[in-house]
Amino acid sequence: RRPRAHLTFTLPPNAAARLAAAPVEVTTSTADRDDLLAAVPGASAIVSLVTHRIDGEVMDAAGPSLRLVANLGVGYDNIDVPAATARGIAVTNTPGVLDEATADLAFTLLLATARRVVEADRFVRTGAEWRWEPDFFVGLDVSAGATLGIVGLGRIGFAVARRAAAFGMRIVATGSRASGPEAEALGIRAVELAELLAESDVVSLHCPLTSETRHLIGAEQFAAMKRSAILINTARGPIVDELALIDALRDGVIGAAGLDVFEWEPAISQGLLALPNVVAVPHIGSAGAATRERMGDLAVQNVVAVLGGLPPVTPV
Ligand code: 8YV
Repeated sequence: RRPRAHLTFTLPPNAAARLAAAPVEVTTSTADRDDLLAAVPGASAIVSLVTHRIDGEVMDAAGPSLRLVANLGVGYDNIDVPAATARGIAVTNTPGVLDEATADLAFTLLLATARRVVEADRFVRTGAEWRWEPDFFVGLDVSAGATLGIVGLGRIGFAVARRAAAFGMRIVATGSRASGPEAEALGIRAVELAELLAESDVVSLHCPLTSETRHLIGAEQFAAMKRSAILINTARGPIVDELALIDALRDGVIGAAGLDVFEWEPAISQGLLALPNVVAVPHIGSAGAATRERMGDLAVQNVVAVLGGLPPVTPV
């Protein structure tokens, strides 16, 4: 009997075709937890994504056949890795293939918030009368030496830094790679978080969600930022204390926020969306067509490898 891979979502077309051609049986359930628990018994692999929590309960429901949890995404905070390791189950993610797409979106949010594009778009759509005034929709000069602070300089952070360097931004960053030769080549200065918060016109988050980074940015950190500062989050919602963010944006403690991710995703705090200085999109950082195919392909490569008795291609 062929081993079974259970999916909690529908793969992009090319990746789905590749999996269909492999000696693997494929089943799919909805993201609903009860559906998932009912569908996994006997599965050899579970292919999951960000909003589907794969913990010891799901692994035990699958039973001893389970050899792999393959995540579609580079972040794998939805998977209980120690629980998998304790059961001898491999965990894989999709690193490297989504850096440029995610950096594109981070920079889109940066430019949109800095130049108040969405606010201005909403304004013209009201049909209100307007005329050109020197202070009309004035925002941050990104290319005139504004400082970008990258929190957690890794693959995606570097992709953002390359864009920022091309825009003539000063760049400061935290993370172990912030002081290497690659960072130096882009003119990145390694700093501690406190210095980054104090100096940056734009703070962009690119660290993974872990117990150390949960609520890394809260009321205290907003108070340490410039009153004009812009926060960009394309990483994970819970890195930011979302209620503190609402207060900070409403009270003018910081200037604006560009958000792709939310603390209680897919729910978005009502108060947040009522603020004019917020640009919000629904977790679309890696949503480029070719990027999604590459992510799907990498997840499938991991399934085919592990179920074929080979080591995983991209273990976490
Ligand atoms: C995905 C992401 O859209 O890679 C990640 O960590 O958040 C996004 O690329 C998401 O993970 C879907 O699983």
